[in-house]
Amino acid sequence: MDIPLLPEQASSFAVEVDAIYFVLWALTIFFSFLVMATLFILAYRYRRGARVDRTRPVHSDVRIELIWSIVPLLIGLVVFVWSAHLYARTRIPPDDAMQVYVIGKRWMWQMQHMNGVRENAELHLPVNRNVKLTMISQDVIHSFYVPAFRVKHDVVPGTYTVLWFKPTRVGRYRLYCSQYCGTQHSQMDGWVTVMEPDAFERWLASGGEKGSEKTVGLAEAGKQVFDRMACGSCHGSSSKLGPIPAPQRGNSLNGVFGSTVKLKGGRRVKADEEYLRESILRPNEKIVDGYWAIMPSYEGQLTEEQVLQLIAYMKTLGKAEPAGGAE
Ligand code: HEC
Ligand SMILES: [Cu+2]
Repeated sequence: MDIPLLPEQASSFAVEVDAIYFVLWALTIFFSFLVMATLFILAYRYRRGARVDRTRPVHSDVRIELIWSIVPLLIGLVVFVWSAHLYARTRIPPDDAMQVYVIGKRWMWQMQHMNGVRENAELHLPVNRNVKLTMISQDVIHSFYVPAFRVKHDVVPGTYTVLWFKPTRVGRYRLYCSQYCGTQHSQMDGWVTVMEPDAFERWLASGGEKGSEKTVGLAEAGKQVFDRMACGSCHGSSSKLGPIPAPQRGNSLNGVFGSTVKLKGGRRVKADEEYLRESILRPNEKIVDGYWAIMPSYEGQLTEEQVLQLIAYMKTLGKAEPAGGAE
């Protein structure tokens, strides 16, 4: 059911967010009226000259004080637990979510589907499917906002942020940038098109809007970057650098994604997308235990898009063989 004055409810979160919103609204109105009504009634009843009993004025009443302390406390706790629970769910994407990468830049949104289809200021999605956006900015802070889905999250330079939702209605919905990001901020908008699953599959397979143009999958594009940047000279199984001792070479990157990496000094980190990104751009931040800090930084040499492609490629390496390296 759509509510007048509010955007359509086009995602699974929309109904829940609106429910909390209306409960807060109802509570605010109810208590404002209660307080104001009591104030006016008492002011009228005890107005100057009114014939009322003023002999036993009440100075304190423990029962009333307990009621007006405990009842609001309970209401506050219910609202807190309810909204914290919803918030937590909006922050943790389910494992089965369809992955899409989003790059924000002044003043445009660029979307990357896993099969390589790219879109500008448009995002096509299937209905009733969990979608996970991994987002990064190429310049300043932007914010990805789809009112009809009731989701919004900052897109910042230097780190990935994640947003997920499940569109529940076929249609076209506005997408906005909701962080002021410069002169043409107001034009940094777009559309999210939610389609029937088979229509979406056809759209995706045909290479999106560009139609016949052949697209290379994200991981495949990553393989090309990997080869072009000669990452394999240190990380490949057949090192072109010849037989140099393992600590000076890189480890095999097989199975790195999702594993727990032991760092120099003993600390352990989970190798997520953020870790892989940092390993490429600022390799000396976290040195893998047993290796030398000889990996060059690729900061400034790779676009965010290429980094995403490399990550997509390294993710596929996980399935190839168990973690290698000279452990
Ligand atoms: C000169 C050799 C060299 C080159 C070239 C190189 N690396 Fe590395 N890389 C290393 C070494 C050595 C390590 C382990 C030490 C460290 O953490 O810095 C490493 C670590 C990594 C890690 C972390 C691995 C783990 O097990 O946690 C990733 C990811 C990575 N490199 C990706 C790349 C990518 C992608 C490229 C190409 C753009 C690349 N490397 C190019 C030497 C290299
Ligand atoms: Cu913006």
